[in-house]
Amino acid sequence: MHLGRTTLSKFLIQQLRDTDGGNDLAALLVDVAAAVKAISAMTAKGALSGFLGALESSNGQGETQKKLDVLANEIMLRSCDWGGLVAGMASEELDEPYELPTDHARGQYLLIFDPLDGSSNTDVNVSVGTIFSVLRHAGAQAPVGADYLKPGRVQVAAGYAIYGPATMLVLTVGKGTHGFTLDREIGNFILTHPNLTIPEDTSEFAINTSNARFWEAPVHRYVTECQAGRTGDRRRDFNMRWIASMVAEVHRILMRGGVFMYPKDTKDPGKPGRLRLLYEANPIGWLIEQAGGRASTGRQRILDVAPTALHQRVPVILGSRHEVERIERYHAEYDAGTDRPFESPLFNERSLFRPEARV
Ligand code: AFP
Repeated sequence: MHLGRTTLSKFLIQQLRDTDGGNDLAALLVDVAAAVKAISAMTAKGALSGFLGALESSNGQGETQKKLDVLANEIMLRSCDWGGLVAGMASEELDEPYELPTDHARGQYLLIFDPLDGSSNTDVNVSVGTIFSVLRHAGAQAPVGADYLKPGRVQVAAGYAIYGPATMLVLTVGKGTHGFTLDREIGNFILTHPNLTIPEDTSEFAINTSNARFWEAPVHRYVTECQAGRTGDRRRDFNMRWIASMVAEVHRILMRGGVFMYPKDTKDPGKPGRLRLLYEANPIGWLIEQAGGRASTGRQRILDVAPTALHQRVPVILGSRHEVERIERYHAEYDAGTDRPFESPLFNERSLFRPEARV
């Protein structure tokens, strides 16, 4: 592979030449890349596009939809529904799976995606992304809902686009995680980051600390130790980031290491986490594992979670292997009742949170 010269198409032909159905999978990923180029051009216009701001509508999960959410969703569907490569699609923006028009040929793959992740950032010009997962669909019959509910370990391709200063596509077909940068002048994705590898250790963590009062004890324990830095058990200082755009956090971790946490919390007991399994945690989790990292719910490998619903949410802890393993160990000790008594600084005698402190 020649850096700076290998295009996405050439790379996929090389990677999939010996894979059953590889030509169709490569062609589908090229269709996804075409949609990404169109979404990139749209988001790059910013306020000039007239597409910023929220709609009156909300998606099936009651979340306010941005105009760009809906437009990005349309671009993904229109780019991928006519090539005879997919049997069906599912999207964060659609309550139910998308059924192909009856006059469209059906293919052997299911495409599941979040068309614009981090869209709450579009109005403030912060990087956002598109996340996608590909499953194989056996048989000639049209897919039904259950066909999408497959564990992440059976994905055949996964990736994300990040619409940042540069637009990049990062993907895996099970042979490593590789990054491509969009050359806007020629309209091609060029291989710039082959075989991405996440450092096993890190001193950088990403979590929304405004949710601290809702976390479970093992997460409190881990974050408090990071905040204690060299004065505490970890004996080194840590840095924190939170962009509120999963793709941007994950991209940083793939580039230089780190750990990302959106853990189970009690903020909304009906939601065991914020992030969705099928089109956020699974594709990102596979990319992380293919780059030598680890992706966990805190108690289970994400790719082994058995889906029960299209838009189900899971806790997500992923990134540098040794840090994720430590956080899993803290969960195991907590569940076994063997974790040492842990007094969160939120509730110790010097804290404003103690009842008598409020008098
Ligand atoms: P949006 O797509 O609604 O902006 O949500 C983005 C996201 O799912 C994920 O990309 C971020 O990591 C996470 O939400 C941010 O959540 P908080 O806003 O609670 O920090």
